[in-house]
Amino acid sequence: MKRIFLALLALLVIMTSDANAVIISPTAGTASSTFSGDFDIGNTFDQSGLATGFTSGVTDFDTYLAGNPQHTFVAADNEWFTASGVLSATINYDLGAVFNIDRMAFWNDEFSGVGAIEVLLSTDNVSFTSVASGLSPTNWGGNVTSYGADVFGLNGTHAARWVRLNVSQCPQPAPLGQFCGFGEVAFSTADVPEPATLALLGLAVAGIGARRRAGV
Ligand SMILES: [Ca+2]
Ligand SMILES: [Ca+2]
Repeated sequence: MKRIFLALLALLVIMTSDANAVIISPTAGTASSTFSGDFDIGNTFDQSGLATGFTSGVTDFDTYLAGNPQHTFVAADNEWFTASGVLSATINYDLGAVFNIDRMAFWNDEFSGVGAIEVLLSTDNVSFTSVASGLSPTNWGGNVTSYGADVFGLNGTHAARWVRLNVSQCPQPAPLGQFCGFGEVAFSTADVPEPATLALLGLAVAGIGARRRAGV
């Protein structure tokens, strides 16, 4: 009976771990237009400009976003922008491996942010499926020195390694610049159990082994 109880406990721990989403950053990215090297797409997945950082694949997504993490308004080496006058763009990100993702955190630029986002996903970098479109991030209106993230659901959980963002309607209704820009992007996945959960699972499994060896 004890063995069955411990097995059920281990199962419960595994199921509980699915409720915890961790935050992941892309590992690489390209953009169809870039203003210049100081404003490249790498600025959107290296945590540049974030007042409080996170550990990709480890930090709890919901806990981190609940803290309203701020991104600086300073553009150079912190934000990505298109070339002047380019008011839509396509961005391709590589997450580095296939993850089941369900949400996107998006820090829109305060000065010349994007007005609409379409999210397409792929597991092979060839066939892409649109999972969300018309996403409308916050228009900060230019009057801030830092800004928070919008969190968008992706209409379910999807296996994906490559994420394509079609950004358009740049700049937003109170135009300050003639660019598309944003500061950072990250995603939510339940694939990576948190360390505390792993430790609990290890203890449960060790418990089962000890009981087995003791013949109880
Ligand atoms: Ca950044
Ligand atoms: Ca800015």
